Amino acid sequence: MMDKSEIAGILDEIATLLELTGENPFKIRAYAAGARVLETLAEDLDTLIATGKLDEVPGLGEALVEKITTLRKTGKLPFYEKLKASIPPGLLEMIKIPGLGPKKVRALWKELKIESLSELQKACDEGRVAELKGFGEKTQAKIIEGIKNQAAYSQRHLWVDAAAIAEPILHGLRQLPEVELAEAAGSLRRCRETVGDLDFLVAAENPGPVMDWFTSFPGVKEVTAKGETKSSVRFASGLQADLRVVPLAQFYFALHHFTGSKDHNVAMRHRALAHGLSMSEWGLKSLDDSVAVPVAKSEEEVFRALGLPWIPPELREGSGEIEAALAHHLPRLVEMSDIKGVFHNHTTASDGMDTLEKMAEAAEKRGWEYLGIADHSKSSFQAHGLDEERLAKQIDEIQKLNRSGKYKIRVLSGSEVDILRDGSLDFDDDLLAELDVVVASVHTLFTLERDAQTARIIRAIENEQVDMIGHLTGRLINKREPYALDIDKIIDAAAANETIIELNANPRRLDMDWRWWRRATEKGVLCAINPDAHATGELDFVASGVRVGRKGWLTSEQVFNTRSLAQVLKWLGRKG
Ligand code: DGT
Ligand code: CA
Ligand code: CA
Ligand code: ZN
Repeated sequence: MMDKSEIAGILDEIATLLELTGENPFKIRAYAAGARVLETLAEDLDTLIATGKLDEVPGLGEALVEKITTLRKTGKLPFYEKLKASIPPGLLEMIKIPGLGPKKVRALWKELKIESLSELQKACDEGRVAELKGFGEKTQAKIIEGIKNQAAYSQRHLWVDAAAIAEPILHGLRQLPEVELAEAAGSLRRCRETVGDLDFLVAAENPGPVMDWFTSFPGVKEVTAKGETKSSVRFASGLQADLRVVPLAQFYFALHHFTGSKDHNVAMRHRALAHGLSMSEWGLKSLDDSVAVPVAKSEEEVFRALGLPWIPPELREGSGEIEAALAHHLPRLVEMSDIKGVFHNHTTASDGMDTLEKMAEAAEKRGWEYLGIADHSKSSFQAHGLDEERLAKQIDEIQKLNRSGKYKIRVLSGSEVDILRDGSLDFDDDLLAELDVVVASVHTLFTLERDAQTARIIRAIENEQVDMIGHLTGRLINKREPYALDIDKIIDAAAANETIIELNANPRRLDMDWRWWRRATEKGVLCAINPDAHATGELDFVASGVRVGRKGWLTSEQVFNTRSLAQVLKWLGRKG
């Protein structure tokens, strides 16, 4: 059965389709608004339908009530199917290009008869798009860039998406009677933010049945190779997976090899040579070709053979982890169980899906001591940002909730305050001073040139009231590049002003990128791993943040939200 958010998704899609067909704006807005209403509907949908009370919900007109009811009852909607069939599917792909909304795509379709990405590419190459009213050279250049990126990006997958596919396969492999050991290696095991392909490794004496099972796994769209010891398949999302089967004695050598990274393996091979050994996925041999280490019973033993402690997969990027291991300087990486709370979250007051109470309840269930609420500020009007009056009301509401004793968790009042063009903030310092926690973020003017963007953010960092900077570079993985920024300078400013930098844990953001954290923590900058949750379930984004935080060598001491409530309050109150 379709749930509320799935139905809302279809209403949103209808709004987009109607815009492509050139429907009147009121009708389009009704569907988009209806989707929002449905997403935030507190009452049970079936009850509302059964009692005929759905049409009493503000924002749902007759036409929408009928369509929601049909979708809920039948899971289908002829109106939607027909609408969808009337539009070339390529148009929906074109909408995904940054800078191309339904209106522009409709113009391209109607004026230039463009119905697909390849036709769009051709029209751009011939300069026809630039000549179209409302487009111009700049827009055309942006579209060309967007098409290029989309093609390149479609080859890599978000870690969470890849993990969701890998999990049942790994589970299934381990159930097979032939399988002695099974692991997912490669970039998935190293917790990269994106995964090119999956790499499964199995120990089994008889690979045949394992290969048969793997290549006929539900969801496999195409078997691209099937051999004695290696097979490859492709799933509907385009993600590919390799499976290798090895004898048990070789398993941990192979696991180490196929976990990578390539750079790490190269460094390990150098280390082996220094010990008079040659290293490969087959194991360790003496240079005279005799087998030096015939069996490894764990990955620890592989490292030990080279005089090294075990190195966590997240660190295996060939960026000094072997030297650190030799010097006994490997960091004790932060773990999910170290997290005691989070700071940057939204409620229905701005663009969140769940109420303050629901968020508090969900955070408490996760065993946390505190939950920071940081709804948008007034300049983010598209996200229904709070003005001074509504923020004051929310502060009140949070104080009441805390005093009521309904939840043990402490809710911290806060704001995700907009950083304006010149680096000033959307609220006065006096109001910000009343909040427990202030997150300052950029949501506009992504195209400012590097120096101006850097100066803008540094001004916010220097503001006494700002505790942390949200999603530092604004990147959306596979979708939007970071805005131009001198991150070295930002890190220095954050260190000088004791401003925390957020590690936004939304799996599409993971911003600031893990590659910068070593530099930041060396300078003494603190990290806050924040889910930026817009619904209770999204509190679990924190796990994604911890994963890439570990890639950034973060220890629990360097992560602010591993501290207790008392410590956190003390630190937040440091500037008076
Ligand atoms: P991906 O799939 O692009 O997200 O990244 P990986 O790291 O999973 O790369 P993949 O699937 O090509 O190979 C898995 C691991 O196998 C890789 O991390 C290290 C090892 N490997 C693959 N090719 C080579 C190679 O040519 N030399 C060395 N030393 N190791 C390799
Ligand atoms: Ca891979
Ligand atoms: Ca691979
Ligand atoms: Zn934000």
